[in-house]
Amino acid sequence: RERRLKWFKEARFGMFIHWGLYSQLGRHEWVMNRERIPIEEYEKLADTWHPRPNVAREWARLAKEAGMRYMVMTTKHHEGFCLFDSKLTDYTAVKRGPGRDLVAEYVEAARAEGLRVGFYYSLMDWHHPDGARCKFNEAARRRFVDYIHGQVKELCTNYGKVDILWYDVNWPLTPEEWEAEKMNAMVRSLQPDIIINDRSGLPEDFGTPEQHITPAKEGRAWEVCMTFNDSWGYTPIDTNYKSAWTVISMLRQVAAGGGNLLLNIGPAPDGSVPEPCIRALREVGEWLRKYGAS
Ligand code: FUL
Repeated sequence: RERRLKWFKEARFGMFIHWGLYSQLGRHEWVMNRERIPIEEYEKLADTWHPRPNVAREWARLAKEAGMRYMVMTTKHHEGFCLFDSKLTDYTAVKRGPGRDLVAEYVEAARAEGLRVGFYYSLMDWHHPDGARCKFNEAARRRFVDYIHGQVKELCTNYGKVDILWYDVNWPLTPEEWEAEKMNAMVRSLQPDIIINDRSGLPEDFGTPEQHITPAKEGRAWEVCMTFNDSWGYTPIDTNYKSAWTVISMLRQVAAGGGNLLLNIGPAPDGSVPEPCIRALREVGEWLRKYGAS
């Protein structure tokens, strides 16, 4: 474990990217749930999404300029739409509107800048028919767990080396019901050096305090994830962006406690990064080049 965590513990600063169908609505990544949008209606967003080609290159260049060492992108958020190619569903960026594998583009972009690659993957799924009833129906649980394990396997098989697996929200199942131990053993057999976060319900490699800087217990790796404004998904009305100085202060606090900062951007549907994020990240990069430890 220490060996595979070495780069991560030295990395300090990474870029989180929340991008999905919800970006088109521009009202938070939980919009489907918060506004009770029916699945049939929400699904239409899959055909109207046409991001600019290879826009991930802009993110990767920006991350590099900001002094970040890795990226983590939502391959599937709670809405259930897959930004990657999957044999297990047609609800994907390849088969619907974008007509491209957005995860493949992202991986290539990150690698081109020498950045480590992380996959965010939501276990909770509002689109899959078994996503909620799996809690009360064994046949549904079996189907759903097979679906999730199958997709995690695809992500760990089809994109070359993956550095981080970033699970999110294990509602409604327990780690036993998810068969999380088996899932993570499969992941490690396919990606021997991967590091896995704690949100499958098992502690694994690192802790993930969200929106607060709370160091983990001695010796345990940790990474704070933070929004740039107050939402993860593109929300243009929310202009409460952190300044470069706020980000730098957070970085110093996190570094002092031996952790990492995973700072989020919520790109617009076409992939453009909100201007205030670009400006602040460039300034942070300048500061780090002048005063940063490494
Ligand atoms: C949370 C999610 O519910 C948010 O939408 C976001 O993805 C954040 C990083 O994790 O638990």
